[in-house]
Amino acid sequence: EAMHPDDGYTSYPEVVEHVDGLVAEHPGLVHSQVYGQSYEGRDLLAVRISDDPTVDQDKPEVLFTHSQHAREPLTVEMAVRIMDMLTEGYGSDERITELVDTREIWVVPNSNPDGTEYDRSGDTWQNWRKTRGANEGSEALGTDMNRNWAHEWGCCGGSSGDPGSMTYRGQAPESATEVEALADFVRSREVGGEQQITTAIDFHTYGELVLWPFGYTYDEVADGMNQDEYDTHEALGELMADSNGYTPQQSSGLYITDGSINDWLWADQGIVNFTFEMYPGSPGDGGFYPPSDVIGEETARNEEPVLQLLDYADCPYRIIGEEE
Ligand code: 0X9
Ligand code: ZN
Repeated sequence: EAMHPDDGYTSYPEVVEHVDGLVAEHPGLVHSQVYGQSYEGRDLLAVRISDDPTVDQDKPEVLFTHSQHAREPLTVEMAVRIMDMLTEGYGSDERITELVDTREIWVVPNSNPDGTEYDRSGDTWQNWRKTRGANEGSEALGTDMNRNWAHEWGCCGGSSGDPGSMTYRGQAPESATEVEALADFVRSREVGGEQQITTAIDFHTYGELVLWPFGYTYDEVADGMNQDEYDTHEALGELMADSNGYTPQQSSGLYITDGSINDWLWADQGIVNFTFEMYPGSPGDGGFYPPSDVIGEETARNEEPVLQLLDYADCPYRIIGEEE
């Protein structure tokens, strides 16, 4: 039965166990750090993969974030795939070895573990999107993490002020425990006044899209985004979409969102970044809960785009022939 929680998907305790296993097996490649606690007290994990992962090196950093939305479990599988690809390929695959040696790669395999564990509880998937934090003056739980980021928060009709809504933006920017912790983690990667993270992907489902900022406006060029910067996002987005067969577009082309991670990572932190909406392309193929036997194929599909993004992390602007 399609709607029964599928054991083929990785629970939060299983993610933690998988990460611990990778650290034990590859201590010279993988290090895991707790960047905070969820509302319900779960450890929030960021995994660093590099050639000396317990220390900060002066190398371009890349961030992969997963599962802001609980009901998008395929994105957690994507995190597992990235970590497995890099650790298995190191020392045998020349391209992967070179990228791991010259980058610091951060994987946040599940940024919303409370949501995931609630979504998996019971006899059917719970169709749960948000966090599980209490909201003052309401019985409704949770904030939509991808409406709670601190750039143009609540500006433009791309979120809701109603705690009962799927797209509730929260009481204030970063009011969700899990958003504040992840934003603090990103800010902590500013070393010597410079943000070390240069490129990022935030994984979602579904729609088979590669999206780039801004989401709050239909304009390509806006306050904080000049034409070269837009063109860089577009060119890198199109390159990656050529590899996975997704449709590339500015995120507002889908619909207007305000307070998304994309807009904040770019406008506040200067990180060239994308949202990937993974499989399926249309609701007929399982929507948020495709059968777990698609995991292999649909995560493999994004290996090439991930490697392309890692490659351009030294200077994303070189894709348009600029050095910025
Ligand atoms: O609405 C969202 O947050 C994302 N779609 S989902 O079905 N996974 O909920 C799309 C976000 C795209 N917009 C921006 N990243 N700005
Ligand atoms: Zn989503």
